[in-house]
Amino acid sequence: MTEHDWDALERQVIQWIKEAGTQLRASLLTPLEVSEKSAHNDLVTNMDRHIEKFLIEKIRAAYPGDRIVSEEGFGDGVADTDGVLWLLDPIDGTLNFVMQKRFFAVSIGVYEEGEGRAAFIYDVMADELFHCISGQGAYQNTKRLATLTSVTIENSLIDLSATWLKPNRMIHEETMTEIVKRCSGTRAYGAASLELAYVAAGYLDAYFTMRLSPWDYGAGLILLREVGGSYSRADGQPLNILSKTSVLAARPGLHHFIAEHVRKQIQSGKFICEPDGGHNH
Ligand code: 2AM
Ligand code: CA
Ligand code: CA
Ligand code: CA
Repeated sequence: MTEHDWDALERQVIQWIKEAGTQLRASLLTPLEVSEKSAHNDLVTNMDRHIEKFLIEKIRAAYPGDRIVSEEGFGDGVADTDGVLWLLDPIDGTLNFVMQKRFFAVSIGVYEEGEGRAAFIYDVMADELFHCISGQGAYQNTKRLATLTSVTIENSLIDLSATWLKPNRMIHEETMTEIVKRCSGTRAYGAASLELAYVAAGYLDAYFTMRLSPWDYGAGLILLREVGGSYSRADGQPLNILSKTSVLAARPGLHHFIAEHVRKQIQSGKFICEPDGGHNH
C-alpha cells in the first residue's frame, strides 16, 4: 500500500492545475498549432502536449511510485489498477479550446487500488475548480456541493450529444427519442469532465455519451460518487475505469430510468450492439 497524504496532494494539485490554467489562458493570445488525429473534428494542439508534459513532470517528481494514464501519450502503459493511478486529460474539450476559446478543462482523477480518492476538474476560462478528496465532500471552488436528490424525467435537463444521430455501428437514431421528447431539455457542452462535474453540481440531471476514455471520465466519476450520483455504462452495467466505454451519469432514480430505457432498446434491437464502447471506433 502507498501512503499518500491526500490533503497535501490536494494542495499541490490545485497549485499545478492553476498554473496549467494560467499557461492555457496565455496560449490563447497567440495562434495555436492545431493538427488532426483520427478525424477532422478530433484535434490536438501544441498546448495539449505541453500541458500533459508539464503535469506529468510534476506528478512524477512528487509521486515517483505512481502511474499515469493520459491522452497524449506521455503517461505509462497501464493494464491494471494496482497502486496509485492518475487519470489525466491536459485539455478536455480540445474542439472548444480551438473553436470557442472557452469551455474546456484540465481533468485529473487519482485512484488507489481502483478506488477513487481525489478529483480535480478545472474550467480554465471560468476559473472554476470542481474538486474533492473522497469522503470529505465535493466542492465548486470553495462552495460545498449538496448531495444529489432524485428528479422525474419530465423535470430533468439531460446532456446528450447528438453524435448518435450520425451513422454509427452502435446506437440507432431513434434510440433516445423518447428520452429527448419527455425531458425538460437537452444540452451538449462538448467537454466530458465538465459535463460530469455539472451533473455532480446539480446543473444537469444526467449525462449520456457513447464513447469516452479513462482520462475523460476518471475525475468526474469520483466527484459524482462523492455527492451520491449514479454512473454506469449506458446499459446500466458497471464500468471498468481502464476501458473506453459509454457513460451514463445521473441523479439517483433518473439513472435507473434511463438505463432501463436503454436496456429495452437493446432488447428491441434499437441498439446495434452492447454499449460498452469496445466495438465502436
Ligand atoms: P477531448 O477534447 O479531450 O478529446 C467531446 O464531446 C468530448 O468527448 C470531449 O470531452 C472529448 O475529449 C471527448 N472525446 C472522447 N473521445 C473523443 C474522440 N475520439 N474525438 C473527439 N472527442 C472525444
Ligand atoms: Ca482528444
Ligand atoms: Ca477528453
Ligand atoms: Ca484531451
